[in-house]
Amino acid sequence: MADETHKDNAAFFAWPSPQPDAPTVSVVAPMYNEAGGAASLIAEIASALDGVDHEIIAIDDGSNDATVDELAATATRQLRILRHENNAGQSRAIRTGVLAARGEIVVTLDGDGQNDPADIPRLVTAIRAAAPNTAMVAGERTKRKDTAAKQWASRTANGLRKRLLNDGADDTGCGLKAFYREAYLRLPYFDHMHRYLPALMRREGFDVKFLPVGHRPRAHGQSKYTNIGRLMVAIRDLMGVFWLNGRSRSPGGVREMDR
Ligand SMILES: Nc1nc2c(ncn2[C@@H]2O[C@H](COP(=O)(O)OP(=O)(O)O)[C@@H](O)[C@H]2O)c(=O)[nH]1
Ligand SMILES: [Mg+2]
Repeated sequence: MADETHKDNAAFFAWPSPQPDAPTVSVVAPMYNEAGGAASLIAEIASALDGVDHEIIAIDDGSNDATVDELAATATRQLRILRHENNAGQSRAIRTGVLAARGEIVVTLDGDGQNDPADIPRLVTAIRAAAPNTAMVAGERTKRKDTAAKQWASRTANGLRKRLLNDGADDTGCGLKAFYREAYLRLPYFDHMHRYLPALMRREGFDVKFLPVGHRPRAHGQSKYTNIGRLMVAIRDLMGVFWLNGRSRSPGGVREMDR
């Protein structure tokens, strides 16, 4: 029965075939003033994906440090570097990366090295093994390596979001996610949308799975967010996504008729 539903929804859940020479996986890493750790993160990603056909897209989001020079100096062949003229935020940087991506599957991770690239192959395997209507496998940090204040703020915000949006996610702030590029491109863009991907994917009728992943302390640079700043935008965004959810109607399934 489940299989039949998927067949009926084939057009809806179709991920168009990528170009013949396109890599299978595109890794997208947004970076804003991440000098000191940028080059080593790229090397770690390349080594985690050794043997997998992939590209790495780093988006320098108008940094005013040496991030872009460090990236340019790396020897990793499969690295592409995109640069925003102005700082436009993490969500916009991710969007730029996904638009540029040539792979059918996109994996995002934070550009500061707090996500462990060694988790990427597990996410890719999980999304490939999932049912066709699963558009995303999202990482969830089980052991956070952040300050107690940040962990408390994050737990509180995550709890409120989960109750209001019913998105099944315990930790949407985790930057490590694997999704089909085509599914992501169907989502509405707004600043900070990267924290609402499970809710936005479900709103489009897709299923989302979660996978525990590692987390590391920040080894270089500084966090770009403050608790109070994040709280202010979180309230606004929560209201926005709550409204979006209320304004969504589902066809239940899509069937192409034989003729
Ligand atoms: N592109 C872009 N990335 C950002 C911006 N602010 C933060 N980031 C990136 O988003 C990721 C998470 O930010 P971070 O400051 O580490 O947040 P924290 O881990 O919650 O403290 C890092 O890779 C940052 O480089 C921004 O304005 N633009
Ligand atoms: Mg961080």
